[in-house]
Amino acid sequence: LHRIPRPPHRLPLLGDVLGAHGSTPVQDTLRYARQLGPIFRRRAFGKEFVFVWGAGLVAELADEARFAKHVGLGVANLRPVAGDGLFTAYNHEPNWQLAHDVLAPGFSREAMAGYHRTMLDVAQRLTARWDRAQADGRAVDVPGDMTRLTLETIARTGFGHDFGSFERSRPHPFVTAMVGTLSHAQRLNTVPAPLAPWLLRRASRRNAADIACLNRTVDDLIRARRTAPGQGDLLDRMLETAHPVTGERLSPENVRRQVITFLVAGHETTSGALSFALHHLSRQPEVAARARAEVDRVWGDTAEPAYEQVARLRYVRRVLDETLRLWPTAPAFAREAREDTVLAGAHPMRRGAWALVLTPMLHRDPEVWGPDAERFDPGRFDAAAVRSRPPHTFKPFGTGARACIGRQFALHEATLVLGLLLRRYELRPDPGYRLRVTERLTLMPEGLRLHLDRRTAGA
Ligand code: MNH
Repeated sequence: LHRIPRPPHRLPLLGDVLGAHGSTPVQDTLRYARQLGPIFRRRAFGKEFVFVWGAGLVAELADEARFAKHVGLGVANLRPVAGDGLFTAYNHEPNWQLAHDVLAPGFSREAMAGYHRTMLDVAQRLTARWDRAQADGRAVDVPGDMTRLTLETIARTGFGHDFGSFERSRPHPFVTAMVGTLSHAQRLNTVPAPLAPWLLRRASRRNAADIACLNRTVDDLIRARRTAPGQGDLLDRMLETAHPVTGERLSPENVRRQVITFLVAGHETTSGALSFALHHLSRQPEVAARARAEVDRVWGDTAEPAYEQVARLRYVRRVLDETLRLWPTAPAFAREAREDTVLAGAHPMRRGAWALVLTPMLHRDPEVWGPDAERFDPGRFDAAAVRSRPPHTFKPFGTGARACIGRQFALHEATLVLGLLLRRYELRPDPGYRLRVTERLTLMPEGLRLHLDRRTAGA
């Protein structure tokens, strides 16, 4: 460990307190990363955390033969919310494999094609709302509206449930409770564990109420399904599908955990990705114009693009990839050694020892992305450019067996929505807006508003 650089100044008791401000731990850690290099450590409350972002080191950590997902820090802090649901399950918990095998067909190509119609319906709710804002000359609240969109999309496609997000002026209580639990899970990392019950007494009470709200919401949703037949969606799989080999089914308690997991994991990060993409598109009119031209060319004046027409938006997809490069909205994942091993021939790790991969820095490693890594340029995802890069240098969806199960879902939804929005509106930024990023385990542009102009050409 002594070979791994660390910050020079330490407080005797607290160490290099993770996240000096508490509220932006990832951005604070990025500052250290720039000073300390591709592998470094920080101490907090007597524990040492190792961060890794150099492309070569991350490629080793991505080797599934030597390393596996580690459920630690923010993810572990979500266990009271999501239990042994797919995202928070320990590798050794039998419910991970069971749920993975039962739910994976819900993310197949055929399943995606089946969700397309619903995704389009939800997107049309969004454009109806934005048309009204545009007509009244009001700016739109981008993160708020992207959250409405992505929550409705996962709730309706996965669970046949309508949260009525577009009819509400304030976020649905489920969203408020979710933001509360995510923020709380993040905050737990910034106080010494033994003192947390005292320091965060009020916050813990609040968190318990938030968890109760999430549970209530999903229990209602499950109860409604038990009395009405489903449509072969994710909830049906959770409730009714037996494992293809063992015949086992998910227990009622586990179903509750999975529903919470999918409602949260299925919308928060996609909402952030769409919001950051719209920010960059509004700031780079030449990128927006090129993307818009592609939509016009590929979709023509079809009012409702078909499933197959979405993946054909190659440049729009590159805009999304480039967005997730700079702003991977799930900004870190942890890897643990399966056996005693030596990382990069220099850092011994015992079995179970773990390190955090700092994705926003991996995605800015100048050795991979060049000296202009901070610049937004979708051209980095041209086929030739992608081929020229080593593997494991772009990891917004994590890696290995525990990588994101919802990747295709998120990309289809986000590409469809960006296509529809680009075709319909020109985006004007607020001249005074400076990008500020809020953290609640995930990343989100704070206070982003855009002005809209209806295009005269196009649908
Ligand atoms: Mn998703 C795991 C990022 C969209 C459901 N997701 C992960 C991981 C990352 C991630 C990173 C791995 C975390 C880890 O190693 O600890 N996810 C994203 C991003 C988007 C996203 C950046 C959107 C953009 N995720 C979605 C969507 C869904 C979803 C949409 C569901 C519909 N994600 C999951 C689940 C897991 C996961 C479930 C856990 C998978 C597993 O461990 O088996």
